[in-house]
Amino acid sequence: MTDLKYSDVTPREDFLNRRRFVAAMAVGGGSIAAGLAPSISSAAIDAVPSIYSTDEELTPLEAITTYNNYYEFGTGKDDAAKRAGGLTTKPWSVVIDGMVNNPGTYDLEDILKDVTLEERIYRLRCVEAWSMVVPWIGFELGTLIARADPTPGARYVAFETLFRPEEMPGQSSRLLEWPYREGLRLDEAMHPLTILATGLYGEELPNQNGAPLRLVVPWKYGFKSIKAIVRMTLTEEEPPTTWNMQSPREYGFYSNVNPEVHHPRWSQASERPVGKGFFAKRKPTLMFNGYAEEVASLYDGMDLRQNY
Ligand SMILES: Nc1nc2c(c(=O)[nH]1)N[C@H]1C(S)=C(S)[C@@H](COP(=O)(O)O)O[C@H]1N2
Ligand SMILES: [Mo]
Repeated sequence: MTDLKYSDVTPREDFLNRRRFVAAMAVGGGSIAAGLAPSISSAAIDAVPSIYSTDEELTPLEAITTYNNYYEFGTGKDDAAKRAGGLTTKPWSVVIDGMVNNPGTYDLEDILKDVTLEERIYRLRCVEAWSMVVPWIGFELGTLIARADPTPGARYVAFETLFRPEEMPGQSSRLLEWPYREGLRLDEAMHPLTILATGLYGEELPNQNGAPLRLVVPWKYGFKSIKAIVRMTLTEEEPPTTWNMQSPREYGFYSNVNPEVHHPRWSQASERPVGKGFFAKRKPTLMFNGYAEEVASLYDGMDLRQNY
């Protein structure tokens, strides 16, 4: 590196937030909990970056929180930032049911208190037609599923978003079939790179990004990462998913990032980095969004054109 200061090369917003983030990390001997709002785990947590963290340049907070897809609040990229503020996210609980030995309503505060659910900072690439690098705070989905203790026949996890039209104005339209649904194969759900996020940039998760609890599956297209989760159901059969129900030819169950398999209406070979101006150079998209080493083996022997 040169002796350029970090602030010389980084958008100011990003710089300030990184500084706040680093300051929070310094508090309490590495615990980020001390400096943060209570819904980020109150357990003593080590602010250890996940081994999966990339050191690529982070997308500025401003871009991550103003350029969103969240149809419960409208179809415009800025609708969620404008309208999601009024969503009540406390208290929050998640029903875990279906093929598990410990079904029930899990209170989010209790989930986060559990010391086995260690939160980490995951600086992950997220991609769709556009791409971002987001410093999530989250924990492995697998640890929560393990608590619910799937029965031997369980093969998939179905996820559901909150249905609350009074606070989610988009749910009064028939744009999509509500609630928003997603699903993963159980081995995908148990992979340590599949996380539940509760925060980003060292702060509580903003509502527009799916507060208080959203999925992040970084090797799949963005729509798999369902927001505001209230239910997880373990099933034997592949569960229905919102975008697949809406347009099965365009959106498959797997939706693994794959630069060679194109969406019927557009190429998926490249991506536009968000937060660098609209004319920023597009980047080639990587197989499994760059996480092939970690996840390709989940799909050994599968035809990824067939299983798009
Ligand atoms: N409940 C719900 N979850 C959702 C969506 C949505 O409309 N509703 N949009 C998805 C899509 S299409 C994308 S690209 C990502 C966007 O996440 P971000 O706004 O945090 O970048 O959220 C996904 N999760
Ligand atoms: Mo999306």
